[in-house]
Amino acid sequence: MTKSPLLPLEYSDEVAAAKARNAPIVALESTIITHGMPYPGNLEMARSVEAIIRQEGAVPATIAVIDGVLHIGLNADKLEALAKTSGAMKVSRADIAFAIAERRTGATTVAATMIAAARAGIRVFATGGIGGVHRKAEETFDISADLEELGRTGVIVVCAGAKAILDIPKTLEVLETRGVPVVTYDSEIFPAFWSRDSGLKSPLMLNSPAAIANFQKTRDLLGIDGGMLIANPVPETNEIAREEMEIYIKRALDNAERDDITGKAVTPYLLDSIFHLTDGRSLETNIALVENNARLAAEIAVAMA
Ligand code: PSU
Ligand code: MN
Repeated sequence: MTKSPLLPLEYSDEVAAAKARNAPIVALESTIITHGMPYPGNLEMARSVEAIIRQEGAVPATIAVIDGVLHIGLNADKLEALAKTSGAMKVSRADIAFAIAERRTGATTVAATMIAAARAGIRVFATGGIGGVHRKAEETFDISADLEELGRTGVIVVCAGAKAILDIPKTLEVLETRGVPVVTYDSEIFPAFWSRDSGLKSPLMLNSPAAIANFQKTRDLLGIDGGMLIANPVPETNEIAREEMEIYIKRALDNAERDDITGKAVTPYLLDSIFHLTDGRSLETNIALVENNARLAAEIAVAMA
């Protein structure tokens, strides 16, 4: 046996077994657990998303750095501990290796989860919303590393579109520049996370997991690397209308400016602010849309297997 020069990964028993029998696996991020939702809603979401993926015939792999070890799949105890901790770093491409080197606990963003998933040979990943180009990015330069990662790492990311706390037209422009296909599932309109309608037409549309799997296969055959974004509109019964969300978003953005929030604190701050402004209703919608995305991601993973 030659020694692998790569960092060893800590697989959960369930994911190790799935890899051994080539079963479909869906990666899940952990920043959404530690920085995206308050406890105990975050744990409830993390558990139900994993259960949905299993129901659909795939295996969930929640990804996180725990005490310096990169985990691919968390057992029940580790998942619960992560959901309860307040000390985790939020790690992206820039600092995932820092968390490992310094033996810290780090929750992975979309970008860092894609890096870890690719290393583990997992090609499908479900989340809520991706990071993007922030409003006023022309002043702040605040553009999420998620967009760069989608341009370079070959993982399919299923989300509910981009949050309207972002500048959605600019986010779509950057994705196009980076060569990232943006495919809305079963709708002509690109969704805006809590709302089904961002007011923008989706660049591409497909209406079955098989068609998405076939599209990816064709990209592989052409030798096109990099990721792809699947936008899955939130179910109608759970959506909060765009006009209503806009009021809360404006207020949350004002609060962030007043409190001088910058850098990686911006997204968690806005999500928390909106959670309070909507009396927790945004959290219910958030959980419903992640569950919806987990289902679709599992179907895509199964279709690709
Ligand atoms: N959007 C959400 N919930 C989240 C995030 C985004 O609705 O938890 C997290 C994801 O992990 C995403 C990250 O990758 O925020 C983006 O952060 P930033 O904008 O700092 O790149
Ligand atoms: Mn940012």
